Amino acid sequence: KINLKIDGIQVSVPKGTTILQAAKEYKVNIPTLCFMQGVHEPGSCRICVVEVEGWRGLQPACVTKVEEGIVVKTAGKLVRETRKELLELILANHNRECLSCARNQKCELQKLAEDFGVSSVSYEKKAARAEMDEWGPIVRDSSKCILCGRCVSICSNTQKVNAIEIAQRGAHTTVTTPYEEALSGRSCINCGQCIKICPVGALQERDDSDKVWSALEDPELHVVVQTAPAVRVALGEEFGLPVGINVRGKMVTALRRLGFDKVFDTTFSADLTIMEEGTELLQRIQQGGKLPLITSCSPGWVKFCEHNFTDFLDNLSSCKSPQQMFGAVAKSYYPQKAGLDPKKIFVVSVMPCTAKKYEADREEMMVQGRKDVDAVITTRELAKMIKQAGINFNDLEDSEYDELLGTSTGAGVIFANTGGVMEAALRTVADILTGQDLEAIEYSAVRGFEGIKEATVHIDGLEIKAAVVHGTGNAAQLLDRIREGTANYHFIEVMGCPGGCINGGGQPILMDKSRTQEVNRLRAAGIYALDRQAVKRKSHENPEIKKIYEEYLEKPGSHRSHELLHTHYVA
Ligand code: HC1
Ligand code: SF4
Repeated sequence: KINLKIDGIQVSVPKGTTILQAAKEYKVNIPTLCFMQGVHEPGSCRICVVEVEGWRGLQPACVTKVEEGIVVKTAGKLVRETRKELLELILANHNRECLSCARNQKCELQKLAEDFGVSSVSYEKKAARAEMDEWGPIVRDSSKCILCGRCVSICSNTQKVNAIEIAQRGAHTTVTTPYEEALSGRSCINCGQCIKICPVGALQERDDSDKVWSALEDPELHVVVQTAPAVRVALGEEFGLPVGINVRGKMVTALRRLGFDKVFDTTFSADLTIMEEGTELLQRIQQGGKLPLITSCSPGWVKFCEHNFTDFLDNLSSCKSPQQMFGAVAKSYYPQKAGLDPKKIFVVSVMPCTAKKYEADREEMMVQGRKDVDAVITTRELAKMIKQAGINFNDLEDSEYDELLGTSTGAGVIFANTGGVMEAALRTVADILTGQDLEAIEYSAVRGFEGIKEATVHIDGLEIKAAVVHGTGNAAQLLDRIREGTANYHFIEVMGCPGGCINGGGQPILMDKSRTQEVNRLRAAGIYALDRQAVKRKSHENPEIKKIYEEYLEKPGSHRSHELLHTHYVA
């Protein structure tokens, strides 16, 4: 152990600890801006500088290791003045239209400027960064970029996509795309992880809420909404409620107040996906189809596969994602049952995901020339709409989803967590194979946040080798092993975002990003609690799923199912 003093507090930490970590452990808060532990640690913005008695100059706490006997001062006059000056320099080159910025009051730079009392900026603007890229679901406004480099790190190192890079030097330094193409043009998979990590408003999703308002105000349209599993345990954060708390009932009430004609649930169609995908898995195993079967419900992952692993495209499940299956039945089965004209139905999705905006626009997701889903908004956009409507969210009563496409099981809900699709599928596949109603339904080996999880399950003489990965960087690692022949599986779940949908690119943004893992754990726990409380916990036991097969789809994999619920991807 190394002993030192930080702001007069006696501190004892293991050798190799940075001053920043040591301070944090003893609840001394040193501000940071570019630093993100484990993701981006360049020590370049110097906001975290501290004084070490007897050392020359100030030291960046994020990269300076503790030494025996040193005396550290984290907030002396020199430190405070230096930080203020650094902030002024950053602000000089920053587009300061805070009032119209999506990140107003959720901006790390704005908060630091306030904390350090920056009241005016005396430096002159040097860089001419003013590139606006708004052609796809991810909008990039370089006039707000502060060149911290976090987005580049998460995109290259965690996601292994390399859609953005730091270019040029000195005053001309910018974050841009290779060949300065539009972000949506090539490799970007629209995962939105860069938005979540950006300290300021340089990255955000395309705002589709106007499209939704217009539909709601159009008397000709019958507007239905579906809500993804992960939204219910995160939306509350936008209204100051505890992280991971389930706000399903309030959310349904708010959506009705916004004017949606029906409020339905993507977890219903997650159950539908399990019926189709479970059947596809058994067919591929028993009839010698292409293996491993790989899930295709995460559109960021699908795009990543199309760019980097074209040799695996036939491994992707032909099942559309729950979002798209929902749209397809909301425009066929639902209007038939409700006596409505399918052409007048407008389908809105509320998703934790920015890539779902891209998925909804894909040509592969149309039935007879009609899009399954007409507009996709994120959890954050829904929160803004609720605020714009003047709804006092926290005071709302709970209410229930509408019938027909609104009932789900615990299996559908756990889709939100990494490992959830796998677990839901195993629950159904095990009952089908054994012909029993099995009681042991929690597959703990596929739960948790380890990057690559594996499980071998034996059901009625059949061995199923399963793997679960989250984050496209982990997916790439696993598929490389399969290519090399050092791993093989029957079934793989891939989710494009680290942590799965609960940490999707459209979820609430944390001011304190060092809490990301803790927040993911709380959201995941909220999801598993909903599963445990559910009346039914297996997709094939969902009464509305039974009904749709009896009255419309006939059976999983039927001709009609294929027409509506399946697609395929080609290079
Ligand atoms: Fe997801 Fe899915 S789980 S992809 O994370 O398969 O977005 O929540 O809606 O479609 O159900 C997202 C979540 C979501 C789909 C489902
Ligand atoms: Fe990279 Fe994802 Fe951001 Fe695209 S959306 S630039 S892939 S992090």
